[in-house]
Amino acid sequence: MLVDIASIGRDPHTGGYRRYAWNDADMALREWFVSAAESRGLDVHEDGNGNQFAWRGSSTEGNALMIGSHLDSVPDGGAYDGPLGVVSSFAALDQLGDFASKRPIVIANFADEEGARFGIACAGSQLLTGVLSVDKALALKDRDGITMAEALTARGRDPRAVGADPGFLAKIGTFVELHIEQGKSLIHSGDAVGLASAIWPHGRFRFDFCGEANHAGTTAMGDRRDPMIAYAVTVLAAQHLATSAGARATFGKLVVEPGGTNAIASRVTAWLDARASSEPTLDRLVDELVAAAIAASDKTTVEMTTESFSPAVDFDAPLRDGLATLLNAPVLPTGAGHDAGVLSAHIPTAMLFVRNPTGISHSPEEFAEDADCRAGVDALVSVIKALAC
Ligand code: HGY
Ligand code: MN
Ligand code: MN
Repeated sequence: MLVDIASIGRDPHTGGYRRYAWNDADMALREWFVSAAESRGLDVHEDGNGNQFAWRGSSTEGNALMIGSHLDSVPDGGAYDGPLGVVSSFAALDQLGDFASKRPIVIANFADEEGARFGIACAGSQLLTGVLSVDKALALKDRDGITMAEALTARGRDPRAVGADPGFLAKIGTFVELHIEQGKSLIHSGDAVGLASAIWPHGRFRFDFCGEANHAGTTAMGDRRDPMIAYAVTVLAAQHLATSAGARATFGKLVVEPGGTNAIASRVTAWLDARASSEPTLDRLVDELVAAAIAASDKTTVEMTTESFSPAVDFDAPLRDGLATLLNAPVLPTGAGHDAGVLSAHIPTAMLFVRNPTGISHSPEEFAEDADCRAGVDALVSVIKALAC
């Protein structure tokens, strides 16, 4: 199945995936999901937020076991972050063949997990659970100024259908998301599959540095109001503060206006992704970074806006420990965010990680060995047998 979808949304120059909410690649993957489900006799339902669900058994029964993940990607993402969980779910059902289950099983493809287009991660699951406000989501704009509402409409979806669906959540008894590991813990432990203990709190913060556009050749260095300088100091402060706090701080997205080589910038907009093992540590990191940005803004200004925040997640302990025993798998924390983290506030939720032999993720280099992917499917089969059969 990974081979079947390998060419969808792949940039020929970088080899990375550009599968963003509601773009052509995302639409092709949605069609692929529907046909993968229907060819297995599953009933597909898409909710008002664009999340797709493939049901084995009646969707009216309740207490369903949900598995799956997402199919979208970061800019130039890898082939496994997201898709591995979806294809492994179909593969697990294939491996089980014609079996009787006590509970319905539903495979999910959550919409817009990476937030690559509209800026908010896990938008589909956050809307489903009511964590993300509908008005805020619909007004989010992509780089071209297209709102989420306009993107939905352009794909024949109704923005008025966006929102929380407690009726759906009430039907789900357990969610288990399988995902490629995005670090090196399983390399060190020597295991093909692990269980998640917790997700670090994390957030996305926009810094707007403003100054004055002027001529690069004629403006004396002392006369400049160059916002790039405060931005540069802030990047170095982020590196220093995160390193000393044992946290993570990344500026990976930047817009410079007007963007001319021979013009001093009038505005630098930079997005910080920050994560830490606890919320106080994260709060302190962001506060200190804002203070550093203000201190560096001499003749310029800076404003910080929190675009999204995801609190710490501790996965359901009985479920996690039961599955760790069942699979004889190690339990590890992660700095990555997931729909499972969002769902865990509403439903007993667990995550399975599949070994990543380099630890690289959010990159075209992301990789998993076939044997480890098969071990992931075997683990999912064991989970389905234990929880639903
Ligand atoms: O950004 C994240 O943590 C995740 O991979 N969506
Ligand atoms: Mn990701
Ligand atoms: Mn993911």
